[in-house]
This record gives sequence, structure tokens and C-alpha cells, in this order.
Amino acid sequence: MGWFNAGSSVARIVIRKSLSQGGSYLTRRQTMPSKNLSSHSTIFRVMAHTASVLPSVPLSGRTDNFLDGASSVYIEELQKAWEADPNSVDESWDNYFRNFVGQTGTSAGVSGQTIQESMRLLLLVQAYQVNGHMKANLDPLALEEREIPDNLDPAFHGFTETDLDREFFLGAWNMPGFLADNRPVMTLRSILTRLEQAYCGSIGYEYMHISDNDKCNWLREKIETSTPVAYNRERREVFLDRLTWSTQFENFLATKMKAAKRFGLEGGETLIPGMKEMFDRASDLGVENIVVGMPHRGRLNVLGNVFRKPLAQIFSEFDKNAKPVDEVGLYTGTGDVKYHLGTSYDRPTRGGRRIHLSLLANPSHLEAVDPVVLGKTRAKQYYTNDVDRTKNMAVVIHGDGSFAGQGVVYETLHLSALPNYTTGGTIHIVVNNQVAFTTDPRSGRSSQYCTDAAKAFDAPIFHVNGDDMEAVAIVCELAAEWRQTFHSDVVVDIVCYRRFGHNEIDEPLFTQPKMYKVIQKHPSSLDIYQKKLLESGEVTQEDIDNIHKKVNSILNQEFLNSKDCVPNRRDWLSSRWSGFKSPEQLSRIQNTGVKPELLKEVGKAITVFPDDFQPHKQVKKVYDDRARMIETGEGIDWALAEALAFATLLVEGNHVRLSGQDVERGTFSHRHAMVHDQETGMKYCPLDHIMHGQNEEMFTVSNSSLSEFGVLGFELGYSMENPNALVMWEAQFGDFSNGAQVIFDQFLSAGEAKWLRQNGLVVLLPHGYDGQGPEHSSARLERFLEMSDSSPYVLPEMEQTLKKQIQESNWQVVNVTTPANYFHVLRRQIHRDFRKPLVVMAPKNLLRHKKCKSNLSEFVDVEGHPGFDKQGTKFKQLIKDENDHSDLEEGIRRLVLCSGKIYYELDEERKRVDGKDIAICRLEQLCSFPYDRVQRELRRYPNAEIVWCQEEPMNMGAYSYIAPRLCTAMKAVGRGSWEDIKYAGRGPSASTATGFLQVHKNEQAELVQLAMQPQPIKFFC
Ligand SMILES: Cc1ncc(C[n+]2csc(CCOP(=O)(O)OP(=O)(O)O)c2C)c(N)n1
Ligand SMILES: [Mg+2]
Repeated sequence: MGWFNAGSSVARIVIRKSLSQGGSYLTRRQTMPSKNLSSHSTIFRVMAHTASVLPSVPLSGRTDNFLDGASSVYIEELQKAWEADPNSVDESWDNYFRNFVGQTGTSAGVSGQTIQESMRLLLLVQAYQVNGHMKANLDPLALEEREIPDNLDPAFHGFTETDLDREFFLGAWNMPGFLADNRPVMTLRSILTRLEQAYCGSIGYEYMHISDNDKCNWLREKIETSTPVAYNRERREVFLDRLTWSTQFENFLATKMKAAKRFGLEGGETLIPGMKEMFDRASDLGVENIVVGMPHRGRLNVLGNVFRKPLAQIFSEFDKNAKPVDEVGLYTGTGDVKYHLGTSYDRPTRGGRRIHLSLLANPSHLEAVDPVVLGKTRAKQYYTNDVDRTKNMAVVIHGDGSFAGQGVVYETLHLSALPNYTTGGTIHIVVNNQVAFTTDPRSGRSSQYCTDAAKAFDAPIFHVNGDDMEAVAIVCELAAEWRQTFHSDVVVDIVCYRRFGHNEIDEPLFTQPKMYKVIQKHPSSLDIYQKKLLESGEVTQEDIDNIHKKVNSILNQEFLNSKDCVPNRRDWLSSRWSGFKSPEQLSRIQNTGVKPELLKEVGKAITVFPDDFQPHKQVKKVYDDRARMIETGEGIDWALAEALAFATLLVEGNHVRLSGQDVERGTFSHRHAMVHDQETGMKYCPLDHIMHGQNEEMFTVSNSSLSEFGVLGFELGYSMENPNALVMWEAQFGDFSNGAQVIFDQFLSAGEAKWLRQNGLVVLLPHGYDGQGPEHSSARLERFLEMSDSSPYVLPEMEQTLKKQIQESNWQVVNVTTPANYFHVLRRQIHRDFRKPLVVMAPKNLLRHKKCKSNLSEFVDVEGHPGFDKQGTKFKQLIKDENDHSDLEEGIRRLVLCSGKIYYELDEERKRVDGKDIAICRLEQLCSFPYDRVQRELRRYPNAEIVWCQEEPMNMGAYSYIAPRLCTAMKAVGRGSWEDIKYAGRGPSASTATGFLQVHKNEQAELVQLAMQPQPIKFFC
């Protein structure tokens, strides 16, 4: 075995010389070329000690732990001190000297061992623990050029060939693994053999970055075990069978569907048996549910072989003409390509249990599904009362390019240990085929490994040669054990290759000629494994042939069956969602008001603190004011309306969760859902105390990490699990929500159409022009409206008993202007028989606006009560003019339609100019467009000039969305057409808003005055 680097002796002499001369860290760096060493190598720290630390602290004062100490002079002085008084040194040194001195007399073989040699030996062992992975045999193609760190060379530590058969005393250390063996005396050769076996075989363990000693020791014990894992014949046959399935599945598709894109797993086939081992082991350790997210690569293989999606169904999806038969009356959506679809399956495990697997549907956007997987897992944990998070686990599969490159990976990892987001550890599997489309790792990442981001989170990383079937199984099992033991993230990096191009019709030789010449000659992992088992005599060629025959015959049979396969899209409801209506099934509109007694009761509960609790004075006042609002039934503000919506939903048995940056207090200091005792710092959440014995998590309000993509994705996943939960994400300002654009575009707006999965997530996006500049004004309302899937030119069915307008749209967008309406729109999310995402343009200055108040009566659902109208108390899609106009008002000369907080400014201006002949109506719901309500107002004011007023620039806000719809509504009631819609608002602009407060004020005043001006309004402002 080549332990000593070629030519190392010369280099080492140079290094040793500079060492003895006390060379500095910097000079050493110049002599050692590997850029990766500085962070890993302990030896550098040792050298630094040599130069600078040594003389500064008297020995008696040192408390160094054994493994931190270094220089020979230091150790000799330490030994003298120990000899004089064993208690004068750290316990670890005491152990060391005790063992060392105790042994020298008894073993002739070690009698010549100096303390320095002992130290160097230990540093050599430690070098392997830290850097052994750099020498591990990870690349099946053996093309990877990695510099082996110098400190893995015994010569670096002063040993020579002649030392190989000398015996050394290692000591008996209080540390599991290699040093804990009851073999304190070993030759250097056997020490090196053991180290190489443990750290430089087909598995490269990266774990020494973990700061927790117990975790390191746990791993060390597994890695440095003197009895490496050896699978028995039975297990090996299972691996062989599974690997054959994985391999033949791709081969079969390659021959049957030559030109089809499937993003095959060829080159990484051991993923499948590896995953199965992982899942079986996890099940043995108590896991009952696994939520999986994965990209395109090998997805069909995973679907067929791990999730047992019927193979016939998978094959049928390759048929170009395959399209779900038009199932009359059934919503079929727009569909998605086969390698994006999700599924779920109850899988029997090796241990005789069952494990429920769910694979989430995902878009092409690599890694976007990661936080969604975590959110869904967390919700499962809530609903199964999985307090220690050992029953529900997340597994996310990645590509090497995307794991290294996509920021959402980091954002997701960052959720892993946050109390309200942790799932007790995610297992990450990287199918590291050493290429991303046509990009080599050298151009695709700046780090040594594609997995380096995970090191920041103290996750162990197991790099494994994907050609070594059993090594893959070992690390997959180990990952499951780690997760169940430490409840934290772990990464399995399967280093493999991609046998063909990025997809099957791509030519890889264009860009990776060298690599693909090697690949062409490279045997498959199945070939390698078969050969190994044949050589070991554990299986015969006949056994192998039989497995192949069995697999091929099933594949062929399923292929024949696929011809009669009818795609079934009706599985859009999982069990917890049964009873919910699909878009073509009419859902009855329900009242969302509540009984007055209930309001008073919960109102009291959420406005008191425990006797000894001392909130901040101003917060106390906020709560006292809320108590007064409840008491008097007047002046209910935004925050209280929201709290009442939460409280009443909780009392009705629903789970409520609000997350986002600073949501506990509220960015605008209005919510104060979590209150802090000013003396003790203890936190108190009134909404946790509405019912006796209320589960604390039933209402969750949680500040999140500073991530939009990650956190919105998480909440989306959370809301997918159970429909009886009001799940909300609030952006700090709506402006920042575009950091999560992929979630809006790929999941929220299109998820139901693509994957037939309903979702009731609420997104609160503070929006409104208050002169705070371009990045604190606009939540980009126009984008949400533009993504609405309703036709602007077709009037939907508006008859109350047939109305399915909202059900048929992809999402709802509202810009609500009263606390009561906010209360109702939140409650409406739950009080209906379907689920639909809700985007709320949330206010900022309305939170404290003196006119933006509601009376408790508007929340109440009692006939005869002031808020009660014909259909009861519910969300108002349009709020009529506040002056009590009759059904026909011929004297009104202008009808101003608007949405959001501009209403209050318009109303003020109207008062100022005494514009009694102007009506102002608020479109509280923009999408779905309330045609019926708008037409009612058009009829009410037959002579009015029709104006759309907004504060956003003309190319933004709701104008482009409203104009054609308003036009359709007008035409249908004979009230004119496009040119009869007047616009009062800002002109087009590249930037969302001005950065100059005075300019803002002028613009705002101008547009409000324009809307209220006595003379008719021209079309263009
Ligand atoms: C966010 C995003 N950007 C770009 C793409 C286009 N794309 C599809 S696959 C791919 C390469 C992925 O490489 P890697 O993560 O290593 O996975 P592999 O295909 O090698 O398994 C790219 C760039 C994408 N799907 N998603
Ligand atoms: Mg790749």
C-alpha cells in the first residue's frame, strides 16, 4: 500500500526544516499547495502553536486538552510538570503520561518510542479522521483529480519506511473508535491499514467539522469499528435483486422508448437499493411516514421501484397520444410531464412493517420542492402528535449541480433546527453524477464538494462510491440511524456518473469527451456487483440469470398492460381531503360570522395576561384597548379582527399557523401576538390560551428565518397536509415576496391545474403607497392578477345556486379595507368545501387608520343584527358606497371604482370637495372579479362616468386586469365599452414608486384630486 507520497521525502525535509525553524503559518501555506487544507488540517494549528503560543502561558496555568497541545518542548515541559505533580496537568494529559510511562517498561517493541512520536502518531490518526475522505476511492471513473492532503502522509509526521513494522503504543483513550481498542500496541503498518480501511475505502466520511463531541464519537465508533459491516448472503441477494430492477428498468425503457426523455438513472442505479435500505432501516427505528422530494434524474425509476407506481401506468405515460380521457364532469387540470408527478404508497418493509411514502409533485425548478417537503413533514408531525419527530421523516434527493448552486438549498437547511420549522432531521441524498447538464464541477461550484453547504449546519456527510453497492447500503442505513438518533440533517453523497447525455437524446461527447470515453468502457454497478458475488461464490450465474428473467418478464408484461392503461387523474384528494369539492362540484357558500357570545368570550380570553405577567407598557395599552373594543363592540382594528378570526377558527377545532419575518410582533408593531415579560423575558401568547388544555402548537405564530423562498415553500408544504388548517405566510413587505417567485409561479398559482392538489394557503403581502420608496410600496399586485386564469371576456355563471367562479379560478387576490372584511376573508378560507390559495394585499397605514375600524356587529351572524344582510354575514367582495344610496341613483355623475387603502384618501378628498354626486365603491376582491356586484353598481348609477382609480403606476396595480373585465361587465348591462373607462392614477413607470417623499405626496394628491375633479376625466392621465 502506498502510504508515503512519491518524492515526499524531499518535500517533507523542507517542511520539517521550516517546522524546526518555527516557520509561520503563512510560509507553510506557500509550501503546501492544496487549497483545501487550511480549513481541515489540524497540523496547521499545531504549527501555529509552535510559533506563537508556546512561551506565553506558564505550564502550571495551562488547561489545554490533550489533543490541542503540540510542540515537543511544550510536551517535555508538561511531562516534567506531571512527574512533579500529576494533578498539575489537564486530565487528558494525565491519562496520556500515565499510559505512556506505564507501557514503556513492559514492551521492548515500544521502548524506543518518544513522546514526540506518540504525538505525531495521534496527529496522523486525527489527520485521517479529518481528511481521510480526500483519499477515499469515491469516483467510479477514477477521473477526479484531488490532491491528497499532505498530512495523510506518514512522512509528514516524521515517520519513514523503516518505522512501518515498529510497534507503537497508542494508549487507551476515552474516545470511541480506533483509539478505544483494547490493543494499545500496534505496528505503524497495522495502524495505517486500519485507518485506510476506515477512511479511505469506498466511503469518505466528513464529520470532524461537527462541534458536538458526542456526535463525533458516535460516528467514530461506527466508522472505526474493528468489525466492518458485512452483509450476509440473504441481504446480498436482496441487493442484487433490487439493483437488477433498477438497472433493467432503465435498460427496458431505453430499448422500448428510444427517443423519449426520461432522465435515466444509468450510472447511479445503486440509488434505488440504497433508498430502500434507508427506508427499511428508518422503519426499524420507528419511522412510519416518509415525505420525499426529488428532481428529474431517476424519478421514474424511483416511482416504479421504490414507490411501486404501477409500471404499466408509467409506461403508458410515454405514449405521445396519452391524455386522460375526457371524463365528463371531472376536473382534469392541465397536467404535467411524467417526471414531475407525485404519488404515495404504503410500502411493506424488510422488518415486516409498513411505511407510508409520499413523493411530492414538483416543477422543473431544481430544489424548489425542498422546503415544501419539510413543511409537509412538519405538518404530518403535528397531526400525528409526533412530538419527538421520529415517526415522520423528510428525504430530499438532489443533483450535484443543483445542490451546490441553488440558494434555496441553503435556505432550507437553515430551517432545520428552528423550533417551529424543524422536522427532526432531513436526509439528503445527492445523486452526484459529476456533471450538471454540460457543466463540469470545476465551472459549477467553488467548493471542494457539492455538499459543502451542509457543513455549515454540522451535518455529517457520507461520500460514497456509487459503484460499490454495499458501501451505498452502509451509508444509507447509517444516515437513517443518524437521523433517528440525533434528529438532525445528514447527507449521503452518491458519487456516480451519468452514462448518457443530460437526457437520452443529448450527446455528451460534445462537451465531456474524456469522461465519456471512460464511461463507454465502464461496467455498470450491476455488472460489478454480480462479479463480486460470483467471485465470492455466494450466487451462481444461474441465480443471476433467473433474476434477470423474472425482472424482464414482468417489465414486458407491464408494457403490454400499459396499452390498456387509462390515466387516472381522480386521485386528487388524499384521505384527509375527502369530502372536498373539486372545481366542477358546486360548493355551497357559507356564512362566516359567529355568535356574539362566542366573540365576547374569545375576545376576553385573548386580551388578558396571567396575573404575574408584565408586558411592556405600550403593549399593555394595546391589549387594554383591545379589551375595550370587545367590551364596547366598537372600533375594532385590524389586529384585533385578525386575532378574532384566529381565535374563532381555533375554537371551531382548526389549526392556525402564521409564519414569516417578524410576524410575532408584526413588522408594523401592530399584532403583538407574542408578548414578552419585561422582567423575566418570558413569552406569552394569548391565542394559545383560548381553550382549557389547548395544545400550544394548535396556534402557532412564528418569526422565521430571513428567507422568502424557503419559508413560503415550507408553509405551502405545511398547508398541503390537512385542509382544516389556516396556514399563512406574511412577507415583511410585499415587495420582498418576489424572492419566493418560484413558489408563486410554479406551485401556488398552478399547483391545482398541474397536479390536481388543492391548497388553501394565505399569503399576506403588505402593500400600499405611503412614500417609503420603491421597495416598500408594492407587492406587485399586477403579477398576481396577471396570473389569474379567468377569461376577461367571458361572463361567468353568477346565479347564486350555480356559482362556481372562485372554485374555477386558480387563486384569489384581495385588497381588503375593513377589519371585519379581513376577519371574514380569513374565515372563508376554512368555511367552504374547497380550498383555494388566497393572496392578500395587506395594509400598512390602515393598521392604525382612524377610519379603518369595524363594529363587532359586522362579525356577528345573527338575523336582524346590523351586519347581517340577505345572505347572512360574510366576506364582501365589493363594498358599496358608504352613503346609503338607493337601488337607483340617477344624480350620481361619477362612479369611482378602487381597491385598497386609496379608498380612504378618495373619501377624504370627496368630503373636502363636497363631491356628493360621486360614488366610491371598493373592489375588495379583485380575483375572482365580482361581475355581479360590479354590474349591480353600474345599474345603480346609470348616468355616472366610470372611473378606475389606483395609486400604483398605470403599468402596475390592478388597472390592466380590471379594464377588460370591467368592460365585459359594462357591455353586458349596456353601460358602454373600453373607452368609457376612465383612469385616475399614476402614469406608467419602470420603478414601482418614487424615492422622494415630496414627489410621492404630490403624485398622490394629484391622482386623488383627478378622481374627484368636477370636470370629466380624460382617458389618459
Ligand atoms: C432552477 C433551475 N435552473 C435550471 C434548470 C435547467 N436544468 C435542468 S437539469 C439541469 C442540470 C442539473 O444538474 P444536476 O443538479 O447535477 O443534476 P443531474 O441532471 O446531473 O442529475 C439544469 C441546469 C432547472 N431545471 N432548474
Ligand atoms: Mg449532476
